[in-house]
Amino acid sequence: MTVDAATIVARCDELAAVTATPGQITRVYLSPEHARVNTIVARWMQDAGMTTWQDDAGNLHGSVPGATDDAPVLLVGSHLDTVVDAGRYDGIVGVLMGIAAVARIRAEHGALPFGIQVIAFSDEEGTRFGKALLGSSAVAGVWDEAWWELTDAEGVSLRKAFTDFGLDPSRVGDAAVDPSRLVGYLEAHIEQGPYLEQADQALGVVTSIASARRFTVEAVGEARHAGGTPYERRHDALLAAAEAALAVERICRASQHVGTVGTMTVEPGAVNVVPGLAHFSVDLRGEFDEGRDRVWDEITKAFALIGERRGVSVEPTEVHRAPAVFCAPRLMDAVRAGIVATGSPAPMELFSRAGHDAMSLGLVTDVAMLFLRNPDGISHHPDEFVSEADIALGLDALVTAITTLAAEPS
Ligand code: HGY
Ligand code: MN
Ligand code: MN
Repeated sequence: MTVDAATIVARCDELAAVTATPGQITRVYLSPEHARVNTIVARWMQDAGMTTWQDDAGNLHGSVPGATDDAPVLLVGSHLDTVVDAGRYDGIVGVLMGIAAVARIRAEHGALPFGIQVIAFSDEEGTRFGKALLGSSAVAGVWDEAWWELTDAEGVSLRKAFTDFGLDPSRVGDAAVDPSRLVGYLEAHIEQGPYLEQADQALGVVTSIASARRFTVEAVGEARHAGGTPYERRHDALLAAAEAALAVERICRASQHVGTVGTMTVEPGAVNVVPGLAHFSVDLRGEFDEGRDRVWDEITKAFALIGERRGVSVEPTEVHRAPAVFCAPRLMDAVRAGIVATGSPAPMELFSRAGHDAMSLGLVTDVAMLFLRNPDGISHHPDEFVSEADIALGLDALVTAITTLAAEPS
């Protein structure tokens, strides 16, 4: 069965209905919605002729064999989990394009010199446990035992969530692929930024993916009466956190990085009590690891000064760190050839400021990415969009990229 762009759009709509929160799209790791989309997408993989399985970290795989028994494997993937109140294309469209590409290649080319394995990663966003890329870290074989103690907002540990989902934590290592068998990893994804649209290009070749770190920060002051406590006696945790958030913006702006405080909670959370405790997150990204780390040092110094001045301790804990990943010239050439074949003679090259599953795979094999135009650059928002026409071009480019690789001498 062939799968065209209209079918991909319809499937994105169908998966958008699988949500923990009616009226929004919120689908997190190891949730009932995660299990549900794996079941639906497995059926689509099977319709495309693939053998399917769920691995020991909850990622869904579908594969078609290569022309020979010992053929290597090309991985193609993206993720099915979402942020809170997400759009319907981030990650999802890349998985569905991978399935559609396999269906078309089987119909038009038969078996290639390599097998193709499409992976629908289970956790890219880190929405539930703070640490992003859990699914692809398991596949890359870079799982860290310390992650088992991560907890979600309800205090459920990652270890318990695994067991509740029917997975055995002691077997997570079995989700790892054997890098020696891989041709590489390709991922199609919406750009999540405005640059392709500004350049009037439907598709682009990714050169590298931003280096990222994420932190939770605890600001501990003192809760006191909102009327009776003079300013000089206050240790207001919220005001320290607010100043810290402004420092993140100031320091990142001045250094061509992006830093975001995306969550903040205050305790005890009463209208007539000076906040004694604040928790907030910091997401920091830059093109290179060294610059990112220099900027984080500057931010922590600013936090310490703010805390000292206000008598509030401001303590960050790192929850996620991913190095910058550089795409492999050989795979980038194939992606470029794919875009050129769609009638765009000089494909735009761009650096990804967003994180992707390709970051984990890039630790063990060659990776490349194909970006699709994302009108207004809006993503992580319900208005996120990619046109059916651009998906059609992207699918043509992905198929050509894969067949270009297949035509290369091994
Ligand atoms: O946050 C990110 O960069 C990605 O969309 N998960
Ligand atoms: Mn995302
Ligand atoms: Mn994504």
